[in-house]
Amino acid sequence: MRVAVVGATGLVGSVMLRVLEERNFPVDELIPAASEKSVGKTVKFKGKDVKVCSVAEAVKRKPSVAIFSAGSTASKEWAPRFAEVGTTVIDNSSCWRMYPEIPLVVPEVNAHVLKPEHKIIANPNCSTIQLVVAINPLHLKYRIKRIVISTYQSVTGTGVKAVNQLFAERKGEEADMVYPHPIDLNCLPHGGTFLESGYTTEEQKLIDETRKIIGDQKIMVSPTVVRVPVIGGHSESVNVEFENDFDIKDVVEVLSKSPGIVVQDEPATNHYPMPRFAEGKDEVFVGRIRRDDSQPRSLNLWVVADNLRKGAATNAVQIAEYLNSKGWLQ
Ligand code: 2RA
Repeated sequence: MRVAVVGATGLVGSVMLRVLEERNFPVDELIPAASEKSVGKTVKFKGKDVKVCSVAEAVKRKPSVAIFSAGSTASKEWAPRFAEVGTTVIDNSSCWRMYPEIPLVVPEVNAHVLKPEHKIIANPNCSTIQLVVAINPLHLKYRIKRIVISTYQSVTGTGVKAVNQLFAERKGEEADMVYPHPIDLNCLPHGGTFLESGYTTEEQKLIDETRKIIGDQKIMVSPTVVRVPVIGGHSESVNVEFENDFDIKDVVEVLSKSPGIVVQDEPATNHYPMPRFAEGKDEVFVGRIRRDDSQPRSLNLWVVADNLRKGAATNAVQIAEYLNSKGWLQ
């Protein structure tokens, strides 16, 4: 199969290449594509150096699937061009996520919405992906009424320049400021850009995308996104109020048996999810599972995942695997 990775030289793009290799996705020909400034560079794939081409060139080669992590502007311009030649696009930017006709997919939750005619498919925001993997199994059993979520998001979610700012600050060196403030030894209650509402774009994504993926526009979501000096993954403190009551033992059993979830919840031995140990893994780690005694039918959870993997690259490749299993890729 001819597979294009658009944005192949970026942080998420390079993880997409690793995940395609690790999961043995049937790539006969890799087409790494990037902006003009990267054309001619090479990327490593299956032990070989593969030359990076322009996005226009990638379209000409009519790949079966094109996995994008190149920002919304590039997706807006090029995703339709790939679709016109029969390529299925899986886009990691926010560009297409809220279009009603575009599926927004986390395979463990809503792969059933995919159809063979879908030629542009949106990969959700990283913080949304780990949230819905963790809470959807509970929604199916107890019906979610309201979610209060605080996220502790890795600097890798902003990109390589943010990682460089963190480590430059840590070494006491002059840092190119990606954030408006120092990030080392600090927390920024600011993800994306501020909206008129006082919320940020990262917070709005948690509201809009969660409702779309779970398929219930009545779910109330109250988000706070925080950027923290961490590189391994995103962490989330989640409080969920259900329509129906639950038994904690049942909750743990439901989570333990749900796809994509690893329960790490043994307070007696300080065993709980942490981004430092989630890094490089594809599961969503759930712990600190406990009833919220201050509110009926409510539960607290702690959810951690590698935002570059399950939060982006692996979820996109899992969508491609699903489409391939159905025979829906040209
Ligand atoms: C962030 N979720 O962490 C964004 C990246 N897609 O900034």
